[in-house]
Amino acid sequence: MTTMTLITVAPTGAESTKAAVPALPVTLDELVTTAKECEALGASVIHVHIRDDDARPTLDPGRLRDTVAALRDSTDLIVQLSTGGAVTDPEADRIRVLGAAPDMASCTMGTVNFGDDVFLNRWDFIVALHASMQELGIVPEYEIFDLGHLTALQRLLDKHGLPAGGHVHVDLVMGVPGGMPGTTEALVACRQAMRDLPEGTTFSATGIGRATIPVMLASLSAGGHLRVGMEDTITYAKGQPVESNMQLVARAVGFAQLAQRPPATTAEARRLLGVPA
Ligand code: KMH
Ligand code: ZN
Repeated sequence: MTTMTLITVAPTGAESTKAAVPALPVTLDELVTTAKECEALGASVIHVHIRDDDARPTLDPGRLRDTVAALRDSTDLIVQLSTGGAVTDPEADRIRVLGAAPDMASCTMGTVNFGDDVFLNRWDFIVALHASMQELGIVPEYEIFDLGHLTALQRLLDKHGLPAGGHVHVDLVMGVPGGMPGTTEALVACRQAMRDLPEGTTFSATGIGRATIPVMLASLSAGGHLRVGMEDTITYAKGQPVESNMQLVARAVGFAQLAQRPPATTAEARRLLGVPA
């Protein structure tokens, strides 16, 4: 039985605008300050999307390298860059993210309707991401937006082998309009499907918007880990905007402690995920 909880913070995302959500960290300074404070509260992984000078999502290679360096200088967090980017980002820009040499990177396991948009993840592109990460020693987090994405992951691992580090970790992104719902039933279905993945596979889960709390509770009770942050949640409670990412991490830490699975340290998280210290 899992005795600790890995807490990932996803502070920014690519969807919300700074104008609509002023508390969103968009500059490098805001991101680093957020990272330090979230680490002090109990986060061990940071899932990173960055913005340009106008606070628009960007995959600029230089900025990504500077971001990885700044986060490493100021924190011991595991730095996980998003290769998902924004729905409009071309594949070439998304795979180039790996050149910034993060500890981890996301790898989405299939296409999904994403609100009014489509988040396109072709099989060949998934294989290319997986293979590049194997070559570069970057540990993937497989993003699962729907049940079939777990079947795709099983196929990927069967055909192309284990990821760098040898450990398989997935993140269930639940409640995206167009993807699987943020319900206990859906989480349990994913949990069952994970039995076909390599032994020791771990998972975290995040619920978008109103699914945030139900998914957090379901994940903890099913032995899963937690991802929280303003990428996924901008309303703390009905009529109450999220004040900061720290507010969401603090709430997750409280739930994890109630479940008697305190937050993993960054060293424990590295050992669990197969990320070199
Ligand atoms: N922004 C979404 C289109 C990831 O970071 O890998 C994709 C996403 C997944 O957030
Ligand atoms: Zn993301």
